Amino acid sequence: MKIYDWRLAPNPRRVRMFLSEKSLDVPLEEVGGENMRLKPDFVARFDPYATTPMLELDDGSCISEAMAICRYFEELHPEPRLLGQDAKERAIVDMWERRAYEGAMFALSEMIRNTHAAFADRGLPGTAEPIRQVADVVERGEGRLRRFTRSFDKQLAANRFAAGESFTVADITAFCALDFLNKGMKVPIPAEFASLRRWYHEVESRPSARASA
Ligand SMILES: N[C@@H](CCC(=O)N[C@@H](CS)C(=O)NCC(=O)O)C(=O)O
Repeated sequence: MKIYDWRLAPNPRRVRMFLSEKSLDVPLEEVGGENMRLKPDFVARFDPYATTPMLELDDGSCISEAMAICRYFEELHPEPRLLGQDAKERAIVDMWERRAYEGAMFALSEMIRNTHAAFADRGLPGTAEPIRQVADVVERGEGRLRRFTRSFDKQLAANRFAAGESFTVADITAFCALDFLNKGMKVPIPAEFASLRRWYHEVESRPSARASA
């Protein structure tokens, strides 16, 4: 078993952080290459879904999508539970994880892929087919991010973590996106969002955040 990884990118970090929270050690193979591109043999093999993280099992099955990979490990190694304890908590975790993905992770992807020169003709991740950059999509990404940060700050004013009192995968997705925005794209969390900033600093100090950075 191994995970195809891209150390610099925010989505593979979600899985590294998840595994670190569970104290699981899975071999990683770096497939990040030159000029913010994945290595050509990886792209050729998985096109048009050549994205990281990608889990390869011993029987040759390959699973992409960070949440699918996390779910696989949660089933095999349930403790500590990062997807919720019961039906209600699992639903709330799922809701906030999806909001964090669309409102922060997907938002940053729309913002960077449609502006950065390294992503010219790479408007979508993971495909060898050229996809042109669309400037208006940046504005849409910024809108997604504003809506998410506003709602997440409210949620964190009443809860220690994204889905309540326990740290979950919803925190991992939100943190990996907001940390990449802050450190990689110089888009900090606005000062007015005090609860979100309190949460960010708490999550940033977890061993899994440091180990996965
Ligand atoms: N929906 C996927 C997104 C994966 C994704 O976009 N990964 C990026 C790195 S953050 C990637 O591998 N991009 C390949 C590329 O830019 O060609 C997931 O949740 O895992």
